[in-house]
Amino acid sequence: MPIDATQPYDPGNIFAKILRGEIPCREVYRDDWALAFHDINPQAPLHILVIPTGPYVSWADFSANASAEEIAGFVRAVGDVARQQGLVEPGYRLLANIGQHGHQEVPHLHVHIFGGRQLGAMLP
Ligand code: IU
Repeated sequence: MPIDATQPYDPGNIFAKILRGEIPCREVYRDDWALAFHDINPQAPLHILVIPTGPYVSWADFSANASAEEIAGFVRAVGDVARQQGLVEPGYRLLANIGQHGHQEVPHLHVHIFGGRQLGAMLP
């Protein structure tokens, strides 16, 4: 079920548990600002989720409330993960589902990285 992205941050959400190491993940990257791990239900040969280490539900929450350092660190981490996974060429897709209409299911901001095959045209 999609979530209401205006809800307060729930520290019991599954990605918060993954961040705290309470639930395992297939980690590919971690620094002060971001954690990246393989999606448990991959939709492409390479499907990685990148999450900020801070407690943000949505893009609006993150952009309004995170420090410039956190935002820069997170954005840089997304790029670093793509580079480390060898995706810069031939390319990849970034996606963030936000709230009800965006069909966001986990209430901790995450950016999907899809790659490893020719992706279709982006349609809503
Ligand atoms: P969303 O619709 O952007 O919120 O998608 C959530 C994603 O998180 C989805 O691709 C799930 O397969 C993925 N995921 C996960 O990797 N590990 C989990 O424990 C859970 C969901 I729950």
